Amino acid sequence: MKEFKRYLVTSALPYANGPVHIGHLAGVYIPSDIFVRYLRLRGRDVISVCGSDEHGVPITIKARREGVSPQDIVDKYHAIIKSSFERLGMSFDIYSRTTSPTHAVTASEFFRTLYDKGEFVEQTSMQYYDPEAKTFLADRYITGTCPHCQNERAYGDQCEKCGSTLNPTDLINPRSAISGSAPELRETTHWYLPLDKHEEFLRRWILEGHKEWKPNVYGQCKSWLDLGLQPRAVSRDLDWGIPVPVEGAEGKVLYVWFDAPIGYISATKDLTPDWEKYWKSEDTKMVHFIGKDNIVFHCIVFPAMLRAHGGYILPDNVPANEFLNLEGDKISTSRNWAVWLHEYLDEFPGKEDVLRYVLCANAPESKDNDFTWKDFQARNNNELVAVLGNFVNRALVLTRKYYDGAVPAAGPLAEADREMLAEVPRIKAALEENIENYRFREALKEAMNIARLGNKYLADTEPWKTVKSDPERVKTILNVALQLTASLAVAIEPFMPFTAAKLVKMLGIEKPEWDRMGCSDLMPEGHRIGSPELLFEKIEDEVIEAQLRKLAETKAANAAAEVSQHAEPQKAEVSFEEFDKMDVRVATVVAAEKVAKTKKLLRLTVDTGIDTREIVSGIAEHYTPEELVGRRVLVLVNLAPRTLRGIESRGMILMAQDASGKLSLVAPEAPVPAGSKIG
Ligand code: B3M
Ligand code: ZN
Repeated sequence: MKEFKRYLVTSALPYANGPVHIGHLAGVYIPSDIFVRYLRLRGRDVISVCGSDEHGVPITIKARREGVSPQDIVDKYHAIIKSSFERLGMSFDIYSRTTSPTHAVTASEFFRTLYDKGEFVEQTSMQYYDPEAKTFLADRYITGTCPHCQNERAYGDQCEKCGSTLNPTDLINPRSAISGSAPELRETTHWYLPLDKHEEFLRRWILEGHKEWKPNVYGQCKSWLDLGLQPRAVSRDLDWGIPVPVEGAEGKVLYVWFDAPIGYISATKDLTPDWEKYWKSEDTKMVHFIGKDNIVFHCIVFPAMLRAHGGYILPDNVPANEFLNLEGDKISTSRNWAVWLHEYLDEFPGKEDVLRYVLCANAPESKDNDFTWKDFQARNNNELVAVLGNFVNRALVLTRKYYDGAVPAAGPLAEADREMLAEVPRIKAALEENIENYRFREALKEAMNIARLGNKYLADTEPWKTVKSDPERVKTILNVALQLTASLAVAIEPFMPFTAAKLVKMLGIEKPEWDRMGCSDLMPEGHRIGSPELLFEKIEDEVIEAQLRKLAETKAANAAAEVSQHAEPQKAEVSFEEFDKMDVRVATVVAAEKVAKTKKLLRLTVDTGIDTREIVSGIAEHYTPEELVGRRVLVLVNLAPRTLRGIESRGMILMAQDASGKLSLVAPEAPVPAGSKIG
């Protein structure tokens, strides 16, 4: 296995058109932070770069929708994302942004180098143009039906449902995302990166050279290569992005997926003047942390760009994760179906590590996985509180109780002590093996095994009982337990940095070196520990129920929005005179009962302010009689009477009916009296 002198770790640049959610964290940022924190603990030379991806069409769509500039959008979300990452302990060495001056120069020069080397193919092609918005449409501005999976909301560059990369002309029934109108094809010139020219190289480099890549990544690359690579446009007709640095290219910008990965380079330039030793030396191991929808751009497109430019290294690994779902449904920014990081941090202060823990334990490392609030609560209560917190608390509280917080001297070790101590070097080796192979879920289990085995060791040796009969024995037991807590503080640091810091403070020691994990002198005899505090607290049912209610409200709002998108077309016009014939009054329901042998009908007695009358209404499947008595309703009082099931019905209760057929009562917001006229 090649030894590298340094590491360059990149994390996918989140689009600055919305906050970060748990799917981003589980897919990209928590694995990346675990890896980088571990490398630092091992004393490796590592830099971790990230930043906001501030170009691209979703940002311009959002800006247009909110009536602000794209810069306003990216300024807002860059700040939210950056601050929420910091609060969660994401330890990037730099969190930059692609509207930075350094990036404008770097991306522009990168393009110009390829242009001058003749690495691009210039092509005039037919592109979709929106005649209403008077602009060419970038891929994301075009939606339509995916030819592969019939998803009606596929985009011009990618179908998020089946993961296929698309060209806009592949879409069935294309629509403009700006005006909704059918776009027309018009001639425009763009520069294309001939990926086909790099296909043989990429095939050798990936399929032969990186068989160790995760199967989900290797498999996607193989399927793209087997399909045969096509030239990809690297410029767009847009006014938001890095202008194409070529004469006569006014109104054209770099395609966001050409400019964004170069953001890793510009961020490194802003981080260190030594940036080239990270990007241009074969002694550097470059690792890209991304989600599965970014695999083609990080394994095929960006490597081809770097190769075409020359002088750059290529990634040693791209350990992309799959997707995290939420309560069984795909996380979606547009449907607000997400747990937003900044909201979580506000609602769960002090529980940053609980989220880091759960999202690592549940990470979609090889297949999509699901986040549920019940599981979040269970892992907190049954693993963090009951295993990790419980072990540390017992070790420290007993030390305070029996020895006033001083580490007791260990006597001769019994078999149980030796076995327990011998576990830690094994766990350390397993941690290293798993983390260095991007298996973070497995690694986390190994770290937690120190606490799990520690609890068993205390349960088996029962110091709280032995203390009377054999106090010398208890000194050894607690000395061993305290060594374990010190090793634990190191082992959990990559995963739960806040808890590790709290534990080190409670132990009153400097954080031990990684390689000292498992030593039996981490807590020297006589050393005084600090005062124990609970590392975690139980999460009660009502906290989880509140989160589930919040999601239920989102679901209801989405359903309503869904329905309103299909409102029935308006009826034929009526004159004011025709409308004025209607006499609608406020009325009060004074009695209500089901009409026998019917499912839908209720017999209502209403006070119309004019009289008290009976009305038969088909709302039994939407309201119970009890719900209606005393309610104010609107009644069309001069509707010709009809006899329904032998009951003379004189009038109609007015209801709101949505496209799903749901009926809701309509009533004035103020307590106006029965008989009040509606006009
Ligand atoms: N902005 C993230 C996404 O596709 C994208 C990553 C760019 S990394 C260079 O959600
Ligand atoms: Zn599809």
